Amino acid sequence: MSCISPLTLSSQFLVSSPKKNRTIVGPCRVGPRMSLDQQRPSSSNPVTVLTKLLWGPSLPPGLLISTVRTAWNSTWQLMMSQLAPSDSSGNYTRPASKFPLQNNPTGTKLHLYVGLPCPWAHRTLIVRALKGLEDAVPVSIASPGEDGSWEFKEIPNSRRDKDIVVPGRDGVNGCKNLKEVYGVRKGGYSGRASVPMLWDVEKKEVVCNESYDIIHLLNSGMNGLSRNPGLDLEPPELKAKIEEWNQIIYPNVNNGVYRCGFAQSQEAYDSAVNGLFSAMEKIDDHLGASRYLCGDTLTLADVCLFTTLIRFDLVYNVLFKCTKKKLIEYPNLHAYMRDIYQIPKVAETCNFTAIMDGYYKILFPLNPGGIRPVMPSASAHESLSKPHNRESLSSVDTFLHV
Ligand SMILES: N[C@@H](CCC(=O)N[C@@H](CS)C(=O)NCC(=O)O)C(=O)O
Repeated sequence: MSCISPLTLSSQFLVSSPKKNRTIVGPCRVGPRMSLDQQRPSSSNPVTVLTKLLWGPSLPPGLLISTVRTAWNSTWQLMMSQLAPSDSSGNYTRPASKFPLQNNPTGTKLHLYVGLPCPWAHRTLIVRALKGLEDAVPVSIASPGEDGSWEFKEIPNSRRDKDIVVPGRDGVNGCKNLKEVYGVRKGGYSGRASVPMLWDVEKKEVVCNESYDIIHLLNSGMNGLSRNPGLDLEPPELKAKIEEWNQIIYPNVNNGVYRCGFAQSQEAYDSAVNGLFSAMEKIDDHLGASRYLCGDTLTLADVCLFTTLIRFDLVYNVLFKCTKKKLIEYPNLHAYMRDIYQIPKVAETCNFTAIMDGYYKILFPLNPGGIRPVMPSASAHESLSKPHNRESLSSVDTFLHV
């Protein structure tokens, strides 16, 4: 991929030095040619060697750009069609989960597999923590490998941070990666090895890999094992409201940011970004008078919204081109996010370094250079810990602290 790196420099910063006949970088004059010696990485890569043989020490920029653009466009289309399936208009279409929850598992040991960058997996970590199910449902935390698969490995130095979750080994099957874990099930499995995934330890079977089903189960199907059975994030009287918000938030916000980032045509992007920001405006308005989405108490709908919001300025605003506004520009949404972040045990589930690495380093087709931007200071723990002043919007203390 080194052949595309020169395109990241604007041609007006590439200047030819007459003495040495080499290109130097600086905001001075526009040079006619880009020197291959100055390209990064190493000039010994095969593409550089071949172009040197064909054109000598420098290459006409017009030719370089048009060749690389054609090659990159076809490679990008190919990669995107495999990584982010789309319809004929370029709209990203998320594949359905292969293992929806069939029946509530009873009397069996469960194990949860997650990855920290993933917003869908993050939902399950939050509900597990709020319900006090950490002992009943142990977790193995995978990290993204170079090829985008989920791997189990200790990340050097990460053990030092005791306040947040960190990736590690597979604590139940001892597998090297998640694909291997899915393969342990009877009959094997060759589809997408996605997180979150709930595993039946005794039957060695996938119980479910659909996040909403998993949080539903953790909330209400395991109260016998929960240290906080009194907390109900889906009370019967709020079910209809929760469902109403989910119908807005899932397509436009949770999946909406992916529809922006993975759009493969301008039209697809425009439609996704308009849907996303209309929903954000609507939610921000609503939260001006309501502490949580469905009133005074936190529900599953809030958990689902939170895991997208916490990634918004860190990742989606930049990498997925969700640029109309930053989250910090929405006063109600931002304070609401801080309110949820400050609920005991929630901050521990948010590993910002893992989130940023997971997106910027691994979503290669969207960020070929792999450079991770600096973390916005407003998204750091210190800023998120500032007062949210939303207590007066509700009269109930939702949390039976565990
Ligand atoms: N609908 C699923 C989506 C899960 C999902 O897409 N997970 C991604 C990480 S954010 C994944 O593991 N992808 C791996 C793959 O597709 O191979 C859910 O809500 O659980």
